Amino acid sequence: MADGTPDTPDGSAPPATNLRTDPDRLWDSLMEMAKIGPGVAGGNNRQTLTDADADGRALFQRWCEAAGCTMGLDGLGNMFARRDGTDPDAKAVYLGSHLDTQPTGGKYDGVLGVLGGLEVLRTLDDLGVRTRRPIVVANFTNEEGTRFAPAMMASGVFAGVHDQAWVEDRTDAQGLRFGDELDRIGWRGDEPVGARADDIHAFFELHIEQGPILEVEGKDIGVVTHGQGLWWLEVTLTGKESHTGSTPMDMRVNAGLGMARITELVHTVAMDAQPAAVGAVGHCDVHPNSRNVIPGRCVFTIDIRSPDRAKLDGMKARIEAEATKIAADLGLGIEIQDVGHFDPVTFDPDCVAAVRDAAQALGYGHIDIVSGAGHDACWINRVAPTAMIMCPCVDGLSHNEAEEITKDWAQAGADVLLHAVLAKAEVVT
Ligand code: HGY
Ligand code: MN
Ligand code: MN
Repeated sequence: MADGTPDTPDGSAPPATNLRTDPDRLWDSLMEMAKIGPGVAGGNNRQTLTDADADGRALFQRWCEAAGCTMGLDGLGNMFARRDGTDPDAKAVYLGSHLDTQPTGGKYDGVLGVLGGLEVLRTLDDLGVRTRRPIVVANFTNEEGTRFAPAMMASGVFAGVHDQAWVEDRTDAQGLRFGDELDRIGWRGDEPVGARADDIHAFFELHIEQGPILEVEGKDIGVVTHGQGLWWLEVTLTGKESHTGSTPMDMRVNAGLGMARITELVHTVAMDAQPAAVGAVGHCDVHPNSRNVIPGRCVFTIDIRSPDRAKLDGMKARIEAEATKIAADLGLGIEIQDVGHFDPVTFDPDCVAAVRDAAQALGYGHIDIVSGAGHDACWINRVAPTAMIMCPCVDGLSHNEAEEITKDWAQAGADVLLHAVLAKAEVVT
């Protein structure tokens, strides 16, 4: 284009780059949402399908209705706030993320993408901008996978990856069923899950990076080209409870020792697969978890990731083989179950270009980046052209109550989201 701002893929001129979101309103909304399901150290504990989740959903819905949106709700509680376009038959541009948090979560993981989407709608209303395509802001149920595994659960059903009945039967640590908890909080809708996948012209997810790269590089925007792949393996080791004092060392069948050795194995396999590989054990249940009983059973989850599919599968195979040998050496029973997986993701180049062009046109420093964390966008990418926008977070810290961003970073992300969405939604006035 004449003034140097890039044309959008369909040739129409991008909207004036002085269109900006309202950083104070977005920040106030983030802080208001953060009051729901507070943590104990300044962050959030708004786990999926809890009363706090229900309260957060209700607040989001009130805000969307006040902004003139019509609300959709599907059979797994995925929420959709729709702003009409001038062409009611046109496929819509979707944006959004998740409002559920980790038990020691931050105020911005997921929430920035949902409320950043709402800020886009509020800004368009303020400025009287009409688009040909409708715009829909989504809140996907149970992205975190912490209370009910796996992660990105409801977006996985939406994208046809998981079976809804299997998801509804998943249980939490107290044995409560996902489906029962969804009904208990009263957020199950009538819409068939995934029915609106055909309505998505493009999907954009704004998210904090949850890693250190953007802050270290001094960039406000990450143009996410890919997402690394993931395996979650649930391991059950079966030994024999016995007295920690009177059982001779050579008579012990110690599931806790097996878990410790396999935890070390996961770290070693990830370090041997450098660069671009990670691995840890973040969840474990020790039975009977008594100070003076040798653990008879340990159930724990291995989380391994890499952007390289062959490397990721190689890590999995090595862990399965060597964990089985560790168990045999200790006389333990072992069961390894796949409970979560997705291959490395390549986002839609056209949508990625819309993100990069928006950052460029708005004058925000930006670099291409691979997402270390999983996101709903990783599944939606299977059913619609999808891309992600990332902003930095302080010290790259996330999944920690001390997670922090700046108002400027939030605004940069929301501004780029606004312009990427407009490039796809086609401004009419
Ligand atoms: O596990 C993940 O990457 C995401 O935070 N649920
Ligand atoms: Mn997230
Ligand atoms: Mn998260």
